[in-house]
Amino acid sequence: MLIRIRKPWDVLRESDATPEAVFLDRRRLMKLAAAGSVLAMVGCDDKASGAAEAPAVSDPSAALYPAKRNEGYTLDRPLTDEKWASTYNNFYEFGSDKGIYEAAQKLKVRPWTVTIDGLVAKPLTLGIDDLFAKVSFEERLYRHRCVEAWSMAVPWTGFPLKSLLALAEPQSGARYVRFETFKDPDIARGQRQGLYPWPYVEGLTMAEAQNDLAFLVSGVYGKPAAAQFGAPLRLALPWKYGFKSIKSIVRITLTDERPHSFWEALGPDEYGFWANVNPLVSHPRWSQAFERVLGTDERKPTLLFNGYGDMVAGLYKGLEAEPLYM
Ligand SMILES: Nc1nc2c(c(=O)[nH]1)N[C@H]1C(S)=C(S)[C@@H](COP(=O)(O)O)O[C@H]1N2
Ligand SMILES: [Mo]
Repeated sequence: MLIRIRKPWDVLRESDATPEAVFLDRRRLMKLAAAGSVLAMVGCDDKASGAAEAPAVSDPSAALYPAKRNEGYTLDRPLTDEKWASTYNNFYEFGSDKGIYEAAQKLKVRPWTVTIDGLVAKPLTLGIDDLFAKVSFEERLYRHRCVEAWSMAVPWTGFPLKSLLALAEPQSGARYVRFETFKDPDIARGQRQGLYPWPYVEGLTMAEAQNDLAFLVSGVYGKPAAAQFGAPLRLALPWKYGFKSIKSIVRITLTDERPHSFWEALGPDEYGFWANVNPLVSHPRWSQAFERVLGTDERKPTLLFNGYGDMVAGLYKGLEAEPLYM
């Protein structure tokens, strides 16, 4: 049974996300913490943290949270309780079942470097905290629809993918962006499974990557993301099936060749490059018409582009002959 231990920050959090009033309160708390008055109290609670919790205080980026919410992104449903979102995960590096959150704590998220290379004028290799210092954090409430027909709604913190790409100055020949996850079988037991094409790779077209909706995530629920969410840097692409939202990114490469993704390599008849959400196009083994809402008994009808068509449908004009929905 999961026992939830109350943390000092729970007192300050009314809901699972971060409304403006709470944002101000927590800023004040961080100031107090910096002055030393509550640091000891907050710090001593670290050990008591359940495995499902983010290491909110010891993380060097903790003071960047919570970020101001971008009100442009609204939901049609309640947020998923953190307890569910942080204990029901897909992260095959740590195993193929949903209960990998404990195994994922082995992931060491500092030091962590991210390289941006390929067809860019300014290739970059940055420590994750230096990278965070170059971008501007915001919170967005996004839906997430897994290809396995379950969904959640979470408050991600991060920054637009295009703002990071801009730092590297993409060259005109760049047509795709390739993302790569770490590879370390010593800590990631799933990577000892040789049948999988490690490391996990994903890809987008440049146009998709430049879309406002394409978001790089560093945190969730108003604090640095716990390892199982794909710390310290993952994608959130809410109009695509969840497997496109690659976790724990170490390398971003701009290229003129379409990347071959992990799941595409494993099952090209089931998982394609585009993977846009569409309730009318079934997976070869199940319908995509409905989704099970994580943490509830609800079954909701799935929406075209997961409900984000007004922002992204235009990306696919002229590509109708492509398998856009697998
Ligand atoms: N590196 C990596 N990224 C990954 C995965 C994975 O196994 N490895 N699983 C994907 C799938 S299928 C989904 S649904 C989401 C799950 O994100 P969540 O665990 O935060 O809900 O992560 C995606 N990103
Ligand atoms: Mo998924």
